[in-house]
Amino acid sequence: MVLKLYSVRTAGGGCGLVAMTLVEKQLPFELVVVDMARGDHKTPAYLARHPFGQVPMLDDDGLVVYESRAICRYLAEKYADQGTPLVPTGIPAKALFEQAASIEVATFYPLVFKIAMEAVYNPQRSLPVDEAGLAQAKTALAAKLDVYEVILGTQKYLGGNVCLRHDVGSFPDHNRGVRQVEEIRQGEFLPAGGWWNDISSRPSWVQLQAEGIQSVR
Ligand SMILES: N[C@@H](CCC(=O)N[C@@H](CS)C(=O)NCC(=O)O)C(=O)O
Repeated sequence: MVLKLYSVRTAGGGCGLVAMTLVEKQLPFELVVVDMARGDHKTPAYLARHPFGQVPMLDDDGLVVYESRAICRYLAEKYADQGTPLVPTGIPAKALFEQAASIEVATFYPLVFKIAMEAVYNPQRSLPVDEAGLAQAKTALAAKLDVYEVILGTQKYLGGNVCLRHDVGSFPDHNRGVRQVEEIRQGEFLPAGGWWNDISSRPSWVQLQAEGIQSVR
């Protein structure tokens, strides 16, 4: 049975992260559009499968997986032999992979999420903006990106020299926050070595931005 992705059409956040992984792995999938304005993600039927009532959610022939990073990891491991390799093999390479994955989820993403919330989503919804929190998050993220620059000074990607899930897959989540910081740093923060340009010019990302998420048959 074809993979079913429950998602919004826009390729940002966790939905974009999973869609990018599906495209990188050249996997056919059916998009089941979740209309969040209508509350599709809070119906009893949806909550029975995803108790937090969020997108994305994957259904692989009855196996339901939620949490975008977990979905990406599942796809990367199940389809290790096709498309872009996104998880390494061997214990030392896996240790560095886990290290980079933890940096992303524990250190980087919370700041990006705060920036995206205060600079993009709250204004869009006419909600109050926490200006002090926004400024603090931008400064903190800029400092983290200085550390990325150090790491990327000796290797091409965060987990080593091969482009892995947390480079490719976490890109949609990072994009808005990083662009915000770029504004205050006049583009000077981007780590040397072309990492940002490399991941932001990947055909999977360019295609998803142009077309949104669509079923692939
Ligand atoms: N940690 C989750 C976050 C998922 C998430 O926050 N999804 C948002 C849309 S981007 C959502 O469904 N929000 C509705 C809600 O939380 O009620 C993941 O990575 O999948």
